[in-house]
Amino acid sequence: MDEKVKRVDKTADSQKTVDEEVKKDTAKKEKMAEAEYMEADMSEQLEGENQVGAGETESCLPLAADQLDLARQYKQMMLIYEAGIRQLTTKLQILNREFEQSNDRNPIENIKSRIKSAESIAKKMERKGLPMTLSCLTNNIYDIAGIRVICPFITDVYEVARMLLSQTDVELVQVKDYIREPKENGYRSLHLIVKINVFFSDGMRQVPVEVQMRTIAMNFWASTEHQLRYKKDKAITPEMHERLKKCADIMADADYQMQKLAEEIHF
Ligand code: 0O2
Repeated sequence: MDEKVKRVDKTADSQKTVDEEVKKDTAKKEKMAEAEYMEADMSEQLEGENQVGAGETESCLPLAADQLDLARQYKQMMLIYEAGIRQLTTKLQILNREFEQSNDRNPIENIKSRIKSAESIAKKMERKGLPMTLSCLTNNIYDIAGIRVICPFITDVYEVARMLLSQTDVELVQVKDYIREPKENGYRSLHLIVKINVFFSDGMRQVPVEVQMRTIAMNFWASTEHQLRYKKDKAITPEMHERLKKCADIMADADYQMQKLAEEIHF
């Protein structure tokens, strides 16, 4: 795992932001009632169901105010996601190594991972109109743990995905194939949400992880486009969008040509 990119060290900041949001939210509520709710809800989340992010949304009441307890729970939750990343990264590394042994080349160029920052989590929850609670977070946001897998060729992307999904302890939750159907702006990538079994001292949990898979060319475009988009002091004009889209198409053509060459020389 690339330790530079793995932003687990943001957990402390993350805690602060979520805590502040929860504080605002919960100040309006009856503290006692909420405390009872939180106890029931979090015990279900962290102890009962062996899952992080199990699915039901109707239990999305705001959490109670014991900030220390909340911080502890948030920390525990992040540890679970971090373990999911470790487990999945190891699986990918093993597949890469095994493929290398029999094919003399690697289908994976690079693996990066990150825990989503509290700021991004808060923005996403706001965008989705969700209350800022831990239960809503785990039930609705599936990309808290994220892995990005960069492959040389398009066929490698699908082959690595196939090998990963054929494992019995990896459950596929969602596929978004932005390679077959690119986004309007030209973004290409294969997105999988998987749940991976991770064993802890008190039992097994299914941890959701978002796996973004793409070629080196697609990654070049996505990384640079992301940087341009987040340059806040200058808006991207429609004409710039058009040029960015053209760059994405050039990358797609390069991928296609490389794929053809690979097939011609029986790579
Ligand atoms: P970050 O910082 O990468 O985490 P959903 O999760 O299904 O409710 P969402 O978030 O739109 O809806 O899902 P989608 O379309 O699968 O995209 C999720 C992630 O894909 C984004 O994460 C980006 O990492 C990446 N992505 C999607 N579209 C683009 C794009 O046009 N350009 C680039 N560079 N990346 C893209 P986040 O949450 O935006 O941020």
